[in-house]
Amino acid sequence: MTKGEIAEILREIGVLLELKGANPFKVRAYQSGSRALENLEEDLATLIAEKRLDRVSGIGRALAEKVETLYVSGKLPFYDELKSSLSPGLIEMLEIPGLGPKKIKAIHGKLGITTIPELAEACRNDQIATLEGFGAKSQEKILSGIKNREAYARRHLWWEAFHIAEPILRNLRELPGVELAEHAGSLRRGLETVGDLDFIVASNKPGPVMDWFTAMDGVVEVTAHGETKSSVRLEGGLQADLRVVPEEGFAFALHHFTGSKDHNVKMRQRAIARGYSLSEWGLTRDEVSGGAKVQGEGRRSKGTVACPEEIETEKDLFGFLGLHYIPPELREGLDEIEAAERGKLPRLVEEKDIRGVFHNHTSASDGHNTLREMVGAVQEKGWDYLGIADHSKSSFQANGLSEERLEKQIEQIGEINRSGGFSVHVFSGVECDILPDGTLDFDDGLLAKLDYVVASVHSAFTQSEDDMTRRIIRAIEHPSVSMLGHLTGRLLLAREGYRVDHLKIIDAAAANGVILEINAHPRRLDMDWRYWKRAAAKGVLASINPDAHELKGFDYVRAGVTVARKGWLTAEAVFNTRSLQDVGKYLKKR
Ligand code: DGT
Ligand code: CA
Ligand code: CA
Ligand code: ZN
Repeated sequence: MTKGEIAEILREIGVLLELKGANPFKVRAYQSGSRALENLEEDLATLIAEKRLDRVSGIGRALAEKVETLYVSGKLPFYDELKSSLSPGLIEMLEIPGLGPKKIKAIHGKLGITTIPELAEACRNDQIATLEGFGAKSQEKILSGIKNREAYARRHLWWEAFHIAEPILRNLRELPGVELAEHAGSLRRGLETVGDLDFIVASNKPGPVMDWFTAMDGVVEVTAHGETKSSVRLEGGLQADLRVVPEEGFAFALHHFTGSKDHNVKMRQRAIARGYSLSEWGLTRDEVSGGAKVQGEGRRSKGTVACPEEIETEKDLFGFLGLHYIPPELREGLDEIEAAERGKLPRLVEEKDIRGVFHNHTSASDGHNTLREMVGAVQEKGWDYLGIADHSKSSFQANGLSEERLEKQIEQIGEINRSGGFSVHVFSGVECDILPDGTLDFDDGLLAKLDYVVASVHSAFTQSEDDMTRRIIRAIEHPSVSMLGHLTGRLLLAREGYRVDHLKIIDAAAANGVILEINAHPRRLDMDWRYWKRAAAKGVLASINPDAHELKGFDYVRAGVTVARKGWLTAEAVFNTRSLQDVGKYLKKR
């Protein structure tokens, strides 16, 4: 088990002990032990081997033994017993915003509540508001937290859904009798969260395809098993629909079930205006009988020309309706159809356009890999440059760098670049905290020594929208700031972003030549795709930043590219599609 994982378990033990009502000194011992472990200067393996762990300040003998057990075996009986001694419902309540162990213990002690549904009921009956230490406001907050949690549980991160769908799609394509197979729905459109998976298959023998689908690995429940449609529920709660259609109807089914609903409505209206009705089955010529169109039944009778032969692909279907091909990411029913009619769709950025990445963490702060390992991985990827941006000192929970440690890293990066050992150029940067008043976490002299600065908010999330907007704009106006990190700080399906006026930030970024990040971490995808078209129109550049904390974090670039595409961005609008020379020049000028 790694140092970080062990520290997390110690922190959790502290919370569970508090929930149980243990002695506050004991609780605090685990909290400070967890922090001490995270901030360890020396290598944990060495400390254990030399039996010196209990001499680290904040870690006593008893705690050191538990850390060693976890380090060696990955298990700790004390932790398992503690967990099973508490009702699972009480532990789940910890996920509700605003409910800490103390409050949960009070609710449990005074009302005997042990599950979330009971808690929701008590809120509705006004029982929580009258408890000492609570009030109408906190009762309201708990209830809305429970509702959010339910809503979140129904959706899944795009990244996770994508990795579940890929192997299923590969298998479908290899089944005998399958002509074509694609995924559809929100997953194909690249939406940040996905409700369920939708697969479309072309085959004249649906039986065996449905049989395979409903019996494949990972299916926990079959909710429908038919000739044209089957549905299953997978481990982890994700559901999947499969539709099998004859090959000549494939383009229509794929288009329909890719959606979105709003896009489909507009497409159908367009077909109607041209005398056709469009459905998941095909395109039918409407024969209007009796001259003038009159409202009511019997005036229109369906023609027989379903699935015209010249329409084999989605491109043909769009073309038939006088439109350029619309990539799935743009099919949100905004103004993609108007743009496609006028030939005004952008040529969207692709993953292969990316030449390097900024905003990545090493083991100097809260990353898992060393600087050299990160550079090696970027070289493997074939990229030309790597920007390092470890945390700054105020982000102590993320082991932020002190001035001295950052200076040391700048030197190390200089050495790597001079050594010629890698083909990758390394930019030295920092993810600098924007403090609550909008000033930065390091002084101007140090910031000026860096190749670039990503400025991010990591504290005081509850400021008013005005204060937060002013705070971030102040950072944007700082001459050393090159990019703004994760604009809202949201964690998809877990935490709402802080309130901030996106349009004012976009204007400030444009005015100051500051790049806005598309944080490509699948849980962030921040700034949201819905704002990018407007931002790009104002000349704001995007940087697709994986926020990698380990080598496989670089793969998140793909999720970031999807966001950029949903935001109508071309390669020109994305900073890190530029050559090493051009990004270097831009950052120097800034
Ligand atoms: P999700 O699963 O909630 O993330 O979102 P989608 O877009 O995948 O929605 P889903 O799975 O319910 O249906 C897939 C597509 O099928 C949807 O994007 C558009 C099409 N569709 C489904 N129901 C309707 C409908 O009532 N009207 C229209 N026009 N299209 C529909
Ligand atoms: Ca879906
Ligand atoms: Ca569906
Ligand atoms: Zn950050």
